[in-house]
Amino acid sequence: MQQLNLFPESVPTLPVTYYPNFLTLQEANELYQHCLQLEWQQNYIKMVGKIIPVPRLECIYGDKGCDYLYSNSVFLRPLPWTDSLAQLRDRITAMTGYEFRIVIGNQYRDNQDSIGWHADKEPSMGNNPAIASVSLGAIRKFQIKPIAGKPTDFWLEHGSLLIMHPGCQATHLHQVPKTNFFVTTRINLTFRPHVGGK
Ligand SMILES: O=C(O)CCC(=O)C(=O)O
Repeated sequence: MQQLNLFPESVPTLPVTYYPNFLTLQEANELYQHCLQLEWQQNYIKMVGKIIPVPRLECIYGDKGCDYLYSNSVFLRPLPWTDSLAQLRDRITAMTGYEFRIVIGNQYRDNQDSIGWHADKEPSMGNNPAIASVSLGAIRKFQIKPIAGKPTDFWLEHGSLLIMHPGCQATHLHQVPKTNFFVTTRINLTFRPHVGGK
């Protein structure tokens, strides 16, 4: 007898875990308000010989000495952890076992703010980093795909947590594309390991 396949091949197995209700609504609202007060900056990136503004605001908090350089172009020096960010870091570590030394914030101000297809492979994170991504505010589409494969879409909700497990950055790319919909501000916090610092 042929077995019923409840998991068709068209549903890919992804090296991520999504927790839509990681934070309660009240926790997510309070954290969103806290994050709006963080030290956001407009950074600039070198791309095909030109220097252009990064299409979102960024901030970084973390352990002393855990500087972060990405795309050989944007240098980020962490500010000391705020109590709220440190508590969130510890909560994610308690749940997942993964440890983090920095958190990079992305603020998507409107539908034109985005992050293009990439993998987070900076050597400062060590080999096969686990990255934990908390979303706050407006829902945006997050896409992930095998390097030469088809994308899967997630709609990252207010108060959700997406874990990209070790190995994910070696095999998959991800992005948050621009959208034609009207959207309000979204804040994303990516907790990351780091091999340097104290
Ligand atoms: O905003 C997001 O959900 C993704 C952020 C991201 O891809 C990154 O910071 O590398």
